[in-house]
Amino acid sequence: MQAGQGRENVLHTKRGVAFALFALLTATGVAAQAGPTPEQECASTKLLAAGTKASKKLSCYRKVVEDYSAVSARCLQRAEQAFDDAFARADDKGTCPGDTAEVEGQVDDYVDSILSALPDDNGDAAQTCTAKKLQATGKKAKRKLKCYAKAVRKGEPVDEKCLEKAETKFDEAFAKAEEAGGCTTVGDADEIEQETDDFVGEVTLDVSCGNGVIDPGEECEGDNLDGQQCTDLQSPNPEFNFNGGTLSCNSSCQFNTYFCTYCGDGVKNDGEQCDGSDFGGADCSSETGGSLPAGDLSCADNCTIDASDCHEE
Ligand SMILES: [Ca+2]
Ligand SMILES: [Ca+2]
Repeated sequence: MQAGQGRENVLHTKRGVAFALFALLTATGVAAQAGPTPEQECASTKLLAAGTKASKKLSCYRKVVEDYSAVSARCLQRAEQAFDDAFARADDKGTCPGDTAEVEGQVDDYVDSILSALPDDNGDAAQTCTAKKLQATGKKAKRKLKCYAKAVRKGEPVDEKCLEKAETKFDEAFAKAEEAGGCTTVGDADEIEQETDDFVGEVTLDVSCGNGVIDPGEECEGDNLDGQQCTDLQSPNPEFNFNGGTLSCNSSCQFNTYFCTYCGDGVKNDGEQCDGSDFGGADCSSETGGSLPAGDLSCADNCTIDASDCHEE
């Protein structure tokens, strides 16, 4: 009885604390933290669908390798159908970028590249090794896209730990497959890893670029430049940032610095005395007030005029 009563008291206290906290949070407005927007839900669902499809398809081929059979059209078709359904569901939740056919193509290209990187010949051991590698690869793609799906859903940067976990599991599975011996290819974890990361990056951008929010992997979104301007960014001249001009965002949600200016682009911009051979019409005469009118000006690396070669006529 005592113990039961004690538990009840604790429960009461817990409820009391929870209620007080709720009241406090509501009062301060913190509890009103918004859940995912329909757009975020949409993008998140699409990312999950792409990861699931890649993993399912690779799994269809894993079975081929394991059983020495032809790939099951039904298995592939099921993966396609699940993907199409998920995309339709996603677009019902809210509009988000990521065209079904385009993402589908990205998944299929990825699966093809993995299949050609992991051949399935050379006897039993090789078959087993390839099957394990295919499975590990599919799982990795799915896990990583899940990390991004979570991030997009919350509107937060991707959790690096989540990505690391996917890497570790993949590395371990590959090492284990190779340890067992007989693999047709060895030491290809990095290559497969790179293919997978490229695929994950592509899909992530495809699905979230254009949704109005700066998501993981994006530098900007439309007019939202994340508070950056040309002068905040490193120019092609390693010595300097850009010094002016107009920054914009391209259709891949990356900065477009085409209209940013810098010292070293050969054009004299605001704040520069010269750039390369562009002196903005200045010459020795104008630079020396007419006292040393002959000779040529030169332009220093920091875009200031050097008149030391000017001389008398
Ligand atoms: Ca975005
Ligand atoms: Ca310049």
